[in-house]
Amino acid sequence: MTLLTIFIIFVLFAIVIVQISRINEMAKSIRGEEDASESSMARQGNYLMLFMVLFLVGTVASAYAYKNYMLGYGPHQAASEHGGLLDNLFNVTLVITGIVFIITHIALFYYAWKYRMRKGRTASFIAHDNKLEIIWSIIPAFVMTGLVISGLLAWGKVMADVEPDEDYIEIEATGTQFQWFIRYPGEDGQLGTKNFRLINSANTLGQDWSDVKNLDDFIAQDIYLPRGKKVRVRINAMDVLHNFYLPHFRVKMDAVPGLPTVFVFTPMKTTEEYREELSKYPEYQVPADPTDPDGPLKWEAFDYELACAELCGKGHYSMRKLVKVVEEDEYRAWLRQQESFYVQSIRGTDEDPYVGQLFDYELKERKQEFDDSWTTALESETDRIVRLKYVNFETASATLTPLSRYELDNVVEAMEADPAVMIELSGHTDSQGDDEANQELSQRRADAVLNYLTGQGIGSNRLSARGYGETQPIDDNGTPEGRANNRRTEVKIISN
Ligand SMILES: [Cu+2]
Repeated sequence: MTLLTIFIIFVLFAIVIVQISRINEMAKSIRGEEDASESSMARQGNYLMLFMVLFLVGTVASAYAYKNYMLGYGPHQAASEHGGLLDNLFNVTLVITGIVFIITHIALFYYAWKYRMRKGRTASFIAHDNKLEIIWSIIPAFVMTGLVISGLLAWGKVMADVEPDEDYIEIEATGTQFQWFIRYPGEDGQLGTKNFRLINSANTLGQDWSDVKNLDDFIAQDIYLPRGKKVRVRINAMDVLHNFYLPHFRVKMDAVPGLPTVFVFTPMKTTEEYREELSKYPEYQVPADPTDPDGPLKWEAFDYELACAELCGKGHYSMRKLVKVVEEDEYRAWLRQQESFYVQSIRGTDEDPYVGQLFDYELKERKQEFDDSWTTALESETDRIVRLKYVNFETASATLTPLSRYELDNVVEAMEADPAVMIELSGHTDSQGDDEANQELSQRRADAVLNYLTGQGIGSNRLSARGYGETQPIDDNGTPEGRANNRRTEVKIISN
C-alpha cells in the first residue's frame, strides 16, 4: 500500500512538472505571437501604402489614357453653344474635388501605416479642438458656395427660354415605350395643338386637325438641324418617365408624363465637322465594326444621336434616333422632302375633317410645279408634254376625283394667259384588264377632262381629247407603283 501511494505521488509529481513546462511553453508562444502580429501589421501597413500609390497612379493614368473617348476632352468638345459652359463647370468641379480626393486618400493610407499597432504604444484621444473644427467647416463651406453659385449662374444661362421675337426652330419630342416621335412644325413654323383625348391608332400624338397649324406638321425619321440656329425642343412623355439626351450637345432633360418640359440649344458643329475632328485621333482610325475590317472607320461612321437616358423598361435601349446637323441649305432641302403627317396618314380617312379640300400651301406648291413643267413644255421643241400629276379618277370610271379640279384650274389659267396655245388631252391606263376596255376608259377619261375645261370657258376648238389605253406605258406594269404611274392624264402642246 505504501509502495502504491509513493508511486502515485511520483506520477502526480511528474504530471505537475509536465504541466508547468507546458504553461511555460504557452507563455512563450503568446509572446512570440505578439512579435509576429507587430511585424504583420507593419507588412500590411506597407501594402496599404503600395495600394495607395497604385490606385492613385491607376486612376490618373486610366483617365488620361481614355480621355479621347470622354465627352469634353480630345475630339469631344461640345457641339452646342452652351456645351462649353457646362464642360467648364465640370472641369472646375473635377479639379477641386480631385485635389480633395487625392489628399484624403493619401492621408487615409498614410495614417493607416503610420499609426499601425506597435508594442507599448497607446492611442491618445483629442476630445475637442476649436481650431480644427473651424478649419474643416469653413474651407468646405466657402468652396461649396463658390461651386453652387457658379453652377446657378450657368444653369440660368443654359436653361434660359427663347425671347418672343427671337428667330428659332421649334420641334417636339415625345417619348413612349419604346420610341421617340419627333414632330416638326412644317412650312408655317408653328406646331399645332394636341389633345390626348384625340389619340388613336391613326392619330398617334393626338393632333387636333381643327387647328390648321397641325396640317403641315410632320413626323421625322431622323432629326435634322441647321447649324447655328437656335432650337427649342418641347419634350413630352406618353407613358412613363423618359429622358431626352443629346450627349454631344450636352442636352439632357426629363420627359415627364403630363408635364411638358423644354430645352433650348444651338448646334454649332455639323456632323461632317465633328467627323473631321474625330479623324485627327488614332482611336477613331480603326474600323467601326471589328468583324468588318474593310468597312467604314469609326470617324466615318460617326453620327450624333438622341438616346433615352432613363431606364424606362426592357426596350429602353431601342429609343435611339440619329441626329444630323447640316448647313442651312441642306436643311431646307430636307424640309422640302418631308410630307405632312396629315397628308400622309389622315387625308381621306374618317379622321379627316377636310375631305375634298386642299390647303393654301399645297395649292401654291402644285401651281408652282405645274407652271414649271408648262413653261418647260412651251419652250421645248421635242418634249411638249405636261403630265397632270394631280388629276385622278375614281377607280374604273371616268369621274374626276374632287381634288383633281385644282390641277385642272391651273391648266385653265395657263390657257387663258396664252390664247394661242392648242393642246391635246391624252388618257392612259395601266395594262391590267382587257385592252379594249382600257382603250375605251382612257378615251372617256380624256373626254371628261376636256369637258371640264370647256365648262370653264376654254374654247373647244383649242382642245382635243384622245385615249391611248395601255399602249404608251412610262413605267413598269409589273409593280403597283409602276402601274400607278402609267395611269395618267397628259397635256400635249400642239401649237402656240
Ligand atoms: Cu425611355
